Amino acid sequence: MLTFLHAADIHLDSPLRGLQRYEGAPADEIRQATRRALENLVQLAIDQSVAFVLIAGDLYDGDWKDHCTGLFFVSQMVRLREANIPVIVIAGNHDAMNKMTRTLPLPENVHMLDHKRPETIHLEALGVAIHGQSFATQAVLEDLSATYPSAVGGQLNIGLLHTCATGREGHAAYAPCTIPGLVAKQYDYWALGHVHGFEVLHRIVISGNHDNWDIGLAEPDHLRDEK
Ligand SMILES: [Mn+2]
Repeated sequence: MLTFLHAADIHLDSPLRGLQRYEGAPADEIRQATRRALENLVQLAIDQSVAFVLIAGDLYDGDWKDHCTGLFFVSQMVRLREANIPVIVIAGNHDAMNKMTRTLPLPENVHMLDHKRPETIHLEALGVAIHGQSFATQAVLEDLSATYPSAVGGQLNIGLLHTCATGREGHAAYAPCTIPGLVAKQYDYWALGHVHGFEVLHRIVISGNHDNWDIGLAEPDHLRDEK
C-alpha cells in the first residue's frame, strides 16, 4: 500500500498579531506553534514511512523577516531527505512568488513547482505523477486547474492546488475552480490547500491546517467509494 502525507497552510513563523489582544496569553509559546507543527509533520512522515509529502500552498505566512524561517524549513526537509522522502510544494497567496524577497537553496528532495505554468513531477519508481502550479502573485483570480494536464495513463495521478474551491466563507476567492472541472482531469486524488478546514469534496481533499493532518490512502478503488 502506498501512503503519502498531504498538508497545507502551515503559515510558518506567522506573527499571529491578534495575540496581543489577549492579556496573559502564552504568546511566545503560541508563536512557536507553526514550527512545532512542521516538526511533528516531518516526524509523522518518517514514522509512517510515507512515500512522499505534499504541501498545497501557504507554507510561509509571508516574506521572511530574516533567513531564520527558511533555514528552519530547510533543516526539516533535510530530515526527510535522510529518510528518502521527496517533498512537492506549491506557493499559495501568502507565499506567492512575487511576495518572497529572500531565497535559500533547497535540498534536492524538495520540488517547488513552477509559477508560470503547471508542472508535473514524475516519481518513476512509485508510478506517481504529481501536477501543480504555484501562485505567481497573491490575487490569482483565474482557475489555475483549467490548464493542468490530463492524467498520465498507467500512473497514480495527483493534482496539487491552492484554491478557494467553489468559494468558502472567510477565505479570499483565489484560484476558484469547479468540482466537475477537477473531476474531468481524471486524477486519482486532488490535494487542495487555502481553506483552513478538512473536507472531502468528491475525491478531492482540502488539507486544513488544524489537528487533522490527513494521511491519504492513495488507492483509487478505495477512494472511488466516496460520493
Ligand atoms: Mn491561502
